[in-house]
Amino acid sequence: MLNVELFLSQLEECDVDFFAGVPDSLLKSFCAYVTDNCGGNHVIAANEGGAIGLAAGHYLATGKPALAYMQNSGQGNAVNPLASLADPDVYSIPMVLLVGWRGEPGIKDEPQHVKQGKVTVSLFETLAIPTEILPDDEAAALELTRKMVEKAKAESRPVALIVRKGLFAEYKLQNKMPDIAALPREQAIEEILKSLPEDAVIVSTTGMISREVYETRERLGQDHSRDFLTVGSMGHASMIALGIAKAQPDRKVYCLDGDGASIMQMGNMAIVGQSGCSNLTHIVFNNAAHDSVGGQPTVGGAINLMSVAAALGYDVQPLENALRLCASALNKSRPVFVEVKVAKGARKDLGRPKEPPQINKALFMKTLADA
Ligand SMILES: Cc1ncc(C[n+]2csc(CCOP(=O)(O)OP(=O)(O)O)c2C)c(N)n1
Repeated sequence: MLNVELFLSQLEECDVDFFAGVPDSLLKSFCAYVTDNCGGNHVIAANEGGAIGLAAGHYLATGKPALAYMQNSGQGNAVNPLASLADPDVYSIPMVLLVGWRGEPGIKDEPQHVKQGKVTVSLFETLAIPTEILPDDEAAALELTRKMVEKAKAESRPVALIVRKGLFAEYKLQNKMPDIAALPREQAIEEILKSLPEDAVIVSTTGMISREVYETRERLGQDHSRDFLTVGSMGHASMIALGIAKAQPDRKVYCLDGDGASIMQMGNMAIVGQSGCSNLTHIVFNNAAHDSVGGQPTVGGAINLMSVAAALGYDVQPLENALRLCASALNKSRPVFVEVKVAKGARKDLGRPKEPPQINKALFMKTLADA
């Protein structure tokens, strides 16, 4: 096991003292430690591509490589700036990538991690990014870290360190931001599911929100045929919802989103806001945190999501109105936006969808096919 404090000291000895990234459950201890201890030298980025940009900017200004951390799910977001900015064929910018390896072959994980887990190492190899898996032995992991940072510097290129499940010794986040509301999210989800029109469909986002939608349906004795649980593809639930809403203008479509997810791909909100789709309601549960992966803060507690949505063209409504509006179709030409401020945390015994994604898709498509 690797102690995060020692890992950070090793990086700092190698001149790596700026950290940017998107939180990950396998990097939870690392993320918690940098959140607690690195102050202005740590930025939680909106998405992994942004983290690569931050690391590049830090290098341009200081001549020192930075560390960009991410779950392997975020590799896709990082590929563009890795290939077109940091690569030796372009600006040749040294940096260290620290990547949580969900879905490592041979280790049981959720379906959305299986494919990404298989291609994590080969994707970096395709990009010609030197990649090493950090060993469990602490001294060996620290030595490999030193070597890889030296390589990044000597060859002026990104290098990747892959983190297996259970590598980091536990460090618990001390500076948890206070809750921005008392309402438990699962309770809010239950209220919404109870009041939706019969034929309405839901597209829910990555992480706990989809799991709570699933469990709430079970509790209410309802089936899952109206819910598309977007287990991966963080930040794109609103686009899936828009695709459905445009194809079926008479269908009420509800996107249940998170603050972290909607901020990760905030450009999508501009497209929904300007879509003219009156049958789409975008509900963001804002707990100001990446709660599903450890509770690290998002900027959701500081920004005014409702003003953003209004400026982007949404009809911003309180939840009660939004549920009524969609039922009565009072809103003529614009998608509706609702922010529901909720507490962090979820039930300890929260289950996961029992059916695989393909079954979820098949049932959902059957619902959409029935007029
Ligand atoms: C592209 C990508 N990056 C990172 C992750 C890891 N991840 C899963 S859930 C999550 C946090 C989601 O935050 P939010 O949308 O606010 O919902 P909450 O977890 O607070 O319910 C993260 C970062 C991911 N699945 N995909």
